[in-house]
Amino acid sequence: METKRTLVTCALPYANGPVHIGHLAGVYIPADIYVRYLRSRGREVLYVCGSDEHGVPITIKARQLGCSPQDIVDKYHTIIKDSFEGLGIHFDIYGRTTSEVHEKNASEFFRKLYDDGKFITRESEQYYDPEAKTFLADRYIEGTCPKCGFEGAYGDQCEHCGSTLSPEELINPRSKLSGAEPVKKKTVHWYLPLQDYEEWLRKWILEGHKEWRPNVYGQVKSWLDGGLQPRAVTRDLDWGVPVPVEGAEGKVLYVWFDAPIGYISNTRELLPDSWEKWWKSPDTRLIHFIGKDNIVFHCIVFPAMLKAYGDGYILPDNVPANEFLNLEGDKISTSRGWAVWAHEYLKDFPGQQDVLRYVLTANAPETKDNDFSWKDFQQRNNSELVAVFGNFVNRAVVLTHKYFEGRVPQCGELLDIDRELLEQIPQLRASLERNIEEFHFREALKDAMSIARAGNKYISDTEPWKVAKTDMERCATILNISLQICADLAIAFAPFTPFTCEKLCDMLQARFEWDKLGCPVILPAGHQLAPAQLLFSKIEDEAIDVQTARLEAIKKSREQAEKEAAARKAAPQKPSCTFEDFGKLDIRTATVLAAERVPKTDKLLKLTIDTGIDKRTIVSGIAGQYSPEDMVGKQICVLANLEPRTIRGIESKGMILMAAQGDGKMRFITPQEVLANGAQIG
Ligand code: B3M
Ligand code: ZN
Repeated sequence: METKRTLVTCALPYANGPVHIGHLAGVYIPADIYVRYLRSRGREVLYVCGSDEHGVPITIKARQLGCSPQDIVDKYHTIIKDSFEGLGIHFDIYGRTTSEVHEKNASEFFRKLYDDGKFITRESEQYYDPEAKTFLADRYIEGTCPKCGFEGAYGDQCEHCGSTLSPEELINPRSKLSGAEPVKKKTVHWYLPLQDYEEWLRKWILEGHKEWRPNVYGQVKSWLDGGLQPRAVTRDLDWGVPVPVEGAEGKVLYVWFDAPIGYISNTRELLPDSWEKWWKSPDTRLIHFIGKDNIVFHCIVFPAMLKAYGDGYILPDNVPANEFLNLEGDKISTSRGWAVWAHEYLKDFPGQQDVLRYVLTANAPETKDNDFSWKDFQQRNNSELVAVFGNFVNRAVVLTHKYFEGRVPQCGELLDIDRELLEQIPQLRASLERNIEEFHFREALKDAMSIARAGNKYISDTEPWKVAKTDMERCATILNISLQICADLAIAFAPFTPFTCEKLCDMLQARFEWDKLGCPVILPAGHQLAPAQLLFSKIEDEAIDVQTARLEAIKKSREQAEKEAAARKAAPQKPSCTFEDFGKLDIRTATVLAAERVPKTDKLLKLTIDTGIDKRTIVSGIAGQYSPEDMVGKQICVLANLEPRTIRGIESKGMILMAAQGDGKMRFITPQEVLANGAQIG
């Protein structure tokens, strides 16, 4: 077994929003299981995380809300920190990259690489706001989308038609800061020449860490096979760690350069005198828990930074990156609000933190994207936690109180059924340990659940409540063994469902070392139990309906927004026509004198209009949107010389001009002021 101390880091969540179940399943719950397990084995562990508080998205959110970036990060740092605490994810430090310790540490880190000549500089042209006198990130440039004509498209994306754009493509680009037209301006940035580390990375990872998860190993291999490029480590921004070089005013460290250094800063903040034993000792193994979108930063960029820095920094021993979790079959999206927020879950399901920990582990996207559904959440709680784990423990403890005053009864002679049960546990323990050590937390949870299933089956098969009528000794043996299995559950489930295991230990009035797991005698005969209490409670349909209704409302509003966005997407232009063609159209103003519905249809109105030329009838398909009352007195535009047509037996002479923008609504073209009927439109 591993003897080194273990430094566990978790990806620093961006402090521009709360954490959701995707973050928890992807990074934070697996890491917590791992740390709790190592600690239960008596291993020395340091558990580090914190908020990632720099980067353009935070400044954009601040602008949108009319506050400072610091206000944003202060708010979400607290929400995120409290969410982790609420779910039993207790880091040794949950720091933040706006801390003084980090700013000093990140600056020193950059400055040493700078002084050691590890950077290259490059001049490039970036967009600049001549009035605000600042460079503009793409998100800070807006203009008309060349694809759909939407006025508020960003320099990197049009949110209305979803097109990915570059500032050059925008029509009438303007700065979101001052409204001025952005100009290109030369700027110099520092780059880490990643290509210089390619061979070293190939040897370290592709030869040295073939045991890494295939998704991680594969992504690193494809990055290396694709050839590494210099990576910018500075940005023109006023929010971040200032670049500690003369003449670099207005420049900050690129967020992905500064954030990983945050792991070190947070450690230094916690252990100012002994942080180096965690970051620079060969007796420490470093494990980075991250999501798959962070693999390149944790397997290529940050290791290259540490390598460049030298000074004995250790490199990750493993990077067990999870894939993504979807929600009700759709990608989780902070911007679209399609998420289950951790802090909201804690409010809606008080005391049921472990249910979420359990379900997110059971469905963890360890090797491929997976899905969370509220129905599955309810089903796993009710049929696994309540009906197996909780039901088994409750029967064992209640019956012990019923027949033996709550004391662990004597264990008599064992039968085969007893031995078969007891022999399973050491095997399940070995499998559980192996699975956790290899970061297969879903499989490890199944091993723990197998103990509960075995116990539940045993008590159902042996029926101590019946045996008690005739053979109290046998009943005592059955309950003694059942209580040993309860103790096994309190140990095996502790990394996964810590709150439940605390309750179970209170009920059993004992705390257990990990090495007791699988021993035939954990609770000695005569040991007094506390009164039984339910470990889990059934989740009713109503509680789930509230959640699915919330998501349904979000889905509807998104569909409406997409529909409106689609409406803005102009239909392609028709084939060109000649001036002569246009000259044939005789378009006039006209006023509606009378209107009535056409019998036996809900689509048509029969309108009597005054075209200034004559009074005539037009049948129009607008009854679904306008009533006859809406129409009388309205001045409209009509194509007067359209060939007459008979519609539902009514001769219709002409066509009302309407505008359709794709949202299903028809709108009249009305002159900007009341004109005489018959005014010619051309
Ligand atoms: N802030 C989280 C993310 O990409 C990012 C992790 C930084 S870890 C150094 O969602
Ligand atoms: Zn567009």
